[in-house]
Amino acid sequence: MSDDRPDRASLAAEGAVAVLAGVAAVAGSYAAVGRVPAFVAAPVSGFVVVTTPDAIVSWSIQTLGDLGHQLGFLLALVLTAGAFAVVVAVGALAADRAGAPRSLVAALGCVALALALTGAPSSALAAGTGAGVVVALAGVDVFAGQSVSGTRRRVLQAVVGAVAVGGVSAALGRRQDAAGPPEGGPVSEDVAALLADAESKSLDVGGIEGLVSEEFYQVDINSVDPSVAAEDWTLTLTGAVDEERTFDYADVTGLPAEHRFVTLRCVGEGLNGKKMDNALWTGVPLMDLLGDSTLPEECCVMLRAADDYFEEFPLAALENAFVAYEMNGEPLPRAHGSPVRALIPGHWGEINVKWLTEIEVLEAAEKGYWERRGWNGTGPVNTVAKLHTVNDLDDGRVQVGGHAYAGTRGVDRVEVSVDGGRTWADATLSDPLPGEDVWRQWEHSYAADGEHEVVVRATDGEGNLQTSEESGPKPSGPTGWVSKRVDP
Ligand SMILES: Nc1nc2c(c(=O)[nH]1)N[C@H]1C(S)=C(S)[C@@H](COP(=O)(O)O)O[C@H]1N2
Ligand SMILES: [Mo]
Repeated sequence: MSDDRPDRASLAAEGAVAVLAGVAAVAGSYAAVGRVPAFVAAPVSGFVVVTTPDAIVSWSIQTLGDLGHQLGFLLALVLTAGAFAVVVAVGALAADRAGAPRSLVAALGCVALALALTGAPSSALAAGTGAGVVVALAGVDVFAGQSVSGTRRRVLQAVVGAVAVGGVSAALGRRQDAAGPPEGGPVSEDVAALLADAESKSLDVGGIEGLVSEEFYQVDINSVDPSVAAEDWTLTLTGAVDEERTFDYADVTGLPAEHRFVTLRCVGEGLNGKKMDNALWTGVPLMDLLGDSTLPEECCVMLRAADDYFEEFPLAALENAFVAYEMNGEPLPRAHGSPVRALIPGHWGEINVKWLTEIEVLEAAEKGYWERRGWNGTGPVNTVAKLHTVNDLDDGRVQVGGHAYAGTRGVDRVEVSVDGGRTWADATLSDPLPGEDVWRQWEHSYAADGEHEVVVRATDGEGNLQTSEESGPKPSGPTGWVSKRVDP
């Protein structure tokens, strides 16, 4: 046996133990807090997003969507575990030199790193515990007197420790994630009546959502969404105003509540994409909240958020702006901007800032987060009729259907062609919901005598036909008519 072999093997074993302890540190933190900003991987993930070139971030959010987030987050998890592994390895050297127990030094080192990352004691203590358990297990002589080599034994025991910590934390952390915001009281009568109205107005068409979306799409720049407690939340009015002001959650919820159906659509989605949804939002007109604050006559406003997102638009749009704290009668979900988000009628989804924290009045135009990256999400939104379902009816006919949306112009008409656009028939429309920025459903059935090229187009409330000119989403949203080859 050559002299350096055992050394190399034990070095590799120590490395493996350190990596396993790093994984356990991350797992411990997750067990304590779940996937929130206090989770040790959250700030690292923010760092990954900030240091990744803009072009890649934009591309990944707009095209990979959730997958892009998951990949970015996976990278953050690996980097975080790696950082804790380094702390554990350095700690082992220091412990040996000082004659201190390795597990204690590893635990303390991990607590320190986790505190530096998150500032959250419970998350840090749990990270230290996870790492400490693995290092301690690796050091115990379970197979004393048997012929298992020391290095293999250490790694095996560390694996057992990491798997145990990982298993416990998967269960605990998931419970944390599911906990969500506190349950609201019973849905108010007004909300219940409006939701019932929306249900009764929804067309009975298989395969498309009703007028209130069951699953509302989510698009944002975060892989870990901000977690802002209502009691800690404030909204400031800053910039070109007479007097800067601060509002808290009670200021918002203390005003007479209104309920509004508002549809959102992401500017970055495909022409027939699924990032368009409708909900009943409860909140207050922003102007009611601002009260007697005097705003300048001119220019613009920048909305800022707890995730450092920011979007700018003309000041005039504040007139009809709404701040919402409930969605379909429940407290606003974290994913959709709890405790308070903005809803700006007629503009693309990106202007509807979630986790709203600041309204900055500007005297000169500035670019928003997506505008710096080449998009233009200020309205008006494009008119669109989507084709999302094809059903074979019992009588042999074929039914097609979907939703149509034209922002504050409203949808007056949807036409369907089953011959590739040569002739058109009026589709059946759902009765309009109350609200000035709401979608409608459409449905059309036809005798199916072979293959058909089905094309659909909407006319907005001002009499404008949806443009047939085709363009991709960037910069101002997709245009064209949705068409689909349908076999009976
Ligand atoms: N704070 C914040 N608000 C945000 C975003 C974001 O990344 N951060 N994304 C915007 C975009 S691009 C869209 S399309 C809508 C989507 O709202 P939803 O996730 O509630 O559907 O939120 C907007 N508001
Ligand atoms: Mo968006």
